[in-house]
Amino acid sequence: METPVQCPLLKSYCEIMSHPIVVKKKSESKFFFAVENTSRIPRKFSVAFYGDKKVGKTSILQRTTTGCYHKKYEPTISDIFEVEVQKQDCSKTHLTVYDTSGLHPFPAMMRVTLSHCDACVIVFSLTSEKTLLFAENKILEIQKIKGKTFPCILVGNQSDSSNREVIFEKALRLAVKYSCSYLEVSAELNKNINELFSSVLKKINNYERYFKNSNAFQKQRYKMMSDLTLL
Ligand SMILES: Nc1nc2c(ncn2[C@@H]2O[C@H](COP(=O)(O)OP(=O)(O)OP(=O)(O)O)[C@@H](O)[C@H]2O)c(=O)[nH]1
Ligand SMILES: [Mg+2]
Repeated sequence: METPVQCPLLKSYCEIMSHPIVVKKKSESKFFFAVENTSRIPRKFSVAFYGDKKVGKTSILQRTTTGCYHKKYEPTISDIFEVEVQKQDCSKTHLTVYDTSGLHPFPAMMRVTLSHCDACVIVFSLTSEKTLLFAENKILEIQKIKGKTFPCILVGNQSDSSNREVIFEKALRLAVKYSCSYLEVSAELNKNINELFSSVLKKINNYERYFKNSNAFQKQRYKMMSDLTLL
């Protein structure tokens, strides 16, 4: 059974990242759903969204937090979304989501963000091969810093579009190569957006269970599970 999860509030990035440019957005409520087994999810956790410009990172996050979708493109500098997650046992967990810029990579900021991150979502557009290549390079960068077992989810957005360039099998192969989960979504149609966050929670839960503070056998088990968690 899935449990409704309460969200909202958005706050500025600058206090945390000492970054002078801020996009402030007003908070609104919305629900999404946690997966069944979230016992290992920490009380507070953070997820960072990466990907090329215009792939739909902000649109996915706006769908999650406000339920809205805007066709007009506004490049992100950096932004932060604060979400309250209610787990199945009704205890609450706080999720911070970092929305990053595809236009300006800010490598120094990426290191800071990754240092307090529990998982990464790497988004590409199913309408552009180039953005899949960008995603692959981003996964490599993340794994170089956080290690190969760090929870990463590869997401193909714009599955509603008729101008598809990336076939499912190609993206899936890439995800398998780097032990990521793979999911196709549409922010425009609100398709698979809740599933994406469920997948993030599942991935973090498995990582906490099989990898953090555990022995070699558990780590191997986690690696096998990672290879299998393809959605
Ligand atoms: N057809 C379609 N268009 C989408 C979808 N998601 C986003 N877009 C459009 O793609 C454009 C870019 O979306 P954003 O969410 O701003 O992209 P971004 O990845 O945050 O871009 P940066 O902030 O520059 O890194 C916008 O014009 C959106 O309306 C989708 O699911 N389907
Ligand atoms: Mg954006």
